[in-house]
Amino acid sequence: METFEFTEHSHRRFNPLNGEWVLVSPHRTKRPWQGKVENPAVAERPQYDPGCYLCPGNQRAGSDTNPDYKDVFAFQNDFSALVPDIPEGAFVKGDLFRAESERGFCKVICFSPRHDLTIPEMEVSAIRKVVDLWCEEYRKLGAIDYVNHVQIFENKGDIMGCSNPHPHGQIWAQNAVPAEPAKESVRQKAYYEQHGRTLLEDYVQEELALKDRILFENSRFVALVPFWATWPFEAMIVSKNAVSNIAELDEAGREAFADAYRRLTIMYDNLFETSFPYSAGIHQAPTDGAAYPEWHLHMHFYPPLLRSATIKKFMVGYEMLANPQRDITPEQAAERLRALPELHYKMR
Ligand code: H2U
Ligand code: ZN
Repeated sequence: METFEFTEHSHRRFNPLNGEWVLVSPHRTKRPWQGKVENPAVAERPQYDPGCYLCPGNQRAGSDTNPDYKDVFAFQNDFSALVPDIPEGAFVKGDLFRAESERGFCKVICFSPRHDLTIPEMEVSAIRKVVDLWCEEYRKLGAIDYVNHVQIFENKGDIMGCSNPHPHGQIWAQNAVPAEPAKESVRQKAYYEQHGRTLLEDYVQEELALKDRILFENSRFVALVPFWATWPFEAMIVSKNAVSNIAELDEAGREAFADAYRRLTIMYDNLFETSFPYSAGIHQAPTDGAAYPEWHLHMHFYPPLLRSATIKKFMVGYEMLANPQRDITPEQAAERLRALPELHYKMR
């Protein structure tokens, strides 16, 4: 019997950030890049679209009209899932029925006045404006007394449920700490109490030494495919130092974050020479006023594409009922991404 090789044989990998497992089946796709890569025909978008509800000067679905903004622009979501003026209350019946009122805010952030751009096609200086706005919104929304968590995220591409190609993201701020960050909170706290360092501080150091899953690093951030990645080309941007939230970043840190966001999304677009869809979001400390030295700023990228611009990984069947599973290993994914040119394919 051969000896176990985690790059060759089926195995489970543990995600220390959320305490969950992923099933890895490397043998299922020893050669993951079979077949022709077919890109769906994508219509060129105009710089300004009179029918777009995010373009400057246009009317939104509500009655508001967007200002003639020049870089970034934040507004309250006209269809907010969370609203501030909800009466406080709860419904509890025995052990089986439990409901609690939930207050909050939803905002939409336009990344650029240009309808035709996406993050990987923007200059670092323009992405820096997005990062600055995130910092401001995290601080401002987090300062509201009942807001204990601020979720910053981006849905990109219609297969991820993005309703409009105009470059934009969202922020949902609310009373409760939602499920995913809550899991990471528990795990990071336990690690910090045991080791006196953040979980991701140690993890990044180990990964930088091993190099197998590193995509690139800059002065403050590392982009890597996590050892426990679930999505085919899942990646994380992680601060090298233990920074608990985005507003703690200094000038150089914000600049480095913008640079990492750009470089990773260029890699993604270059992979299949298409606008690469994903859901991405920042995980950081809650905003209830307590100190969270265990919390370590990072951004997750969950992209569904597997083999081409059209063949995606579906999280169905086993994934829905048992646990996530992947065919290409995180090491293969990292190798493949790392080999791509740094210049966006449209610029070549
Ligand atoms: P998504 O593309 O990720 O769905 O985000 C777009 C958001 O924009 C969505 O949440 C909001 C939707 O509610 N929206 C407005 O606030 N005003 C509009 O005029 C249309 C869409
Ligand atoms: Zn637009």
